[in-house]
Amino acid sequence: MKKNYPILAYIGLGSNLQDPSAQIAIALRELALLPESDLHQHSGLYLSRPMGPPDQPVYVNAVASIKTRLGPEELLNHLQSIENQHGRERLGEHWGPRTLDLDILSYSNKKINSLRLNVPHPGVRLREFVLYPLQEINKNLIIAGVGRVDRLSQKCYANGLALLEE
Ligand code: ROI
Repeated sequence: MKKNYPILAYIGLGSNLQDPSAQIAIALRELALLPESDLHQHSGLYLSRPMGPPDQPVYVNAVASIKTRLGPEELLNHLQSIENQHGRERLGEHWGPRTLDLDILSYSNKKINSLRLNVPHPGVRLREFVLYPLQEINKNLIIAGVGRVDRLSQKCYANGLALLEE
């Protein structure tokens, strides 16, 4: 089979259950082990206030970029299996707490809308816990159809987002 040309994909990581910082640190190591992919960059870890129901623990968020030959659906399959290995339980509540969430934020400059995938991630513009970490690793990143990360983060309220010290 002809192999895809490598593309740059950005992944959002989030956790607010079962030692969130450790969940994210382990997930970053797992991203580095994805087949046909190299971990390119990752941000620091950020503490963020929950978007959605406020009566849930604070989140730890980060973003990473990978160079990958995986197609978007294949990449999604791998991310979901990492989530499952982390014992991801959805507690039923809409926008409720989660052990590990891995979202494809962008996949090269592609726009993908299928039953399983919406890329770029539709919430990017409103999420300080995505935009500020993206700005840390690539302020010039252009998210297809949304805009440039430095401009987007200027327009997004930081909402107490705090970089965690190592
Ligand atoms: N809120 C924050 N702060 N961080 C997240 O990663 C996150 N993920 C979610 C919802 C429930 C929308 N809220 C979040 O999926």
